[in-house]
Amino acid sequence: MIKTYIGLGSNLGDSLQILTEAVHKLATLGPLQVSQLYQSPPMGPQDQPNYLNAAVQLQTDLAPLALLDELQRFEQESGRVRLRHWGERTLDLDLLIYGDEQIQNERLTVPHVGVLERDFVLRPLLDIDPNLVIKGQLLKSLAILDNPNLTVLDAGNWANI
Ligand code: A4P
Ligand code: MG
Repeated sequence: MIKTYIGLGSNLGDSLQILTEAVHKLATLGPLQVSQLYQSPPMGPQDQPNYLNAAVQLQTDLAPLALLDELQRFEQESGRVRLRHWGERTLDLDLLIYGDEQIQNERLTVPHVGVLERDFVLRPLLDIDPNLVIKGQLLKSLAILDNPNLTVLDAGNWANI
């Protein structure tokens, strides 16, 4: 099985409920570990609500595009609304890492663009693996984490998994 990491974000609707359901759907694809739950101010347009963010580690036999199909299906099932680039959405599921593969095609860029610049992605990843390396970078030593711009909302088993 391949070790993958998926980023979760929501800032429309009942975000806690939406992320909890997403985690349960992801758990149908293979063994899963879940990060803490965070609240973060919006990156991009500032006239949108704060986000809830989290990450999961998923071990799966699905090929990258088959996994993306599942993520997009789960997004649609959440009644996905996405109004503008970097704007508000009910559910965003990003394939952050797929084993140690580098993937570049018309549907998929892995590692996900911007992963190293977003504290709301890095902090949850480090909950799951404090020694994670992406693109040759030891995540925990990245300067952006010195002044993280997000707060832990729930350090416990928030997704009940
Ligand atoms: N795609 C390519 N690579 C991937 C990948 N690794 N994982 C393609 C998932 N999808 C990938 O996706 C558009 C296309 O990207 C898909 O069809 C897929 O084939 P999308 O979800 O519709 O759009 P997007 O790229 O996710 O949206 P956008 O607007 O470019 O933004 P981002 O980069 O996802 O960021 N602020 C906070 N605090 N927290 C957040 O979670 N999220 C965003 C969205 C903005 N601000 C945020 C947050
Ligand atoms: Mg996305």
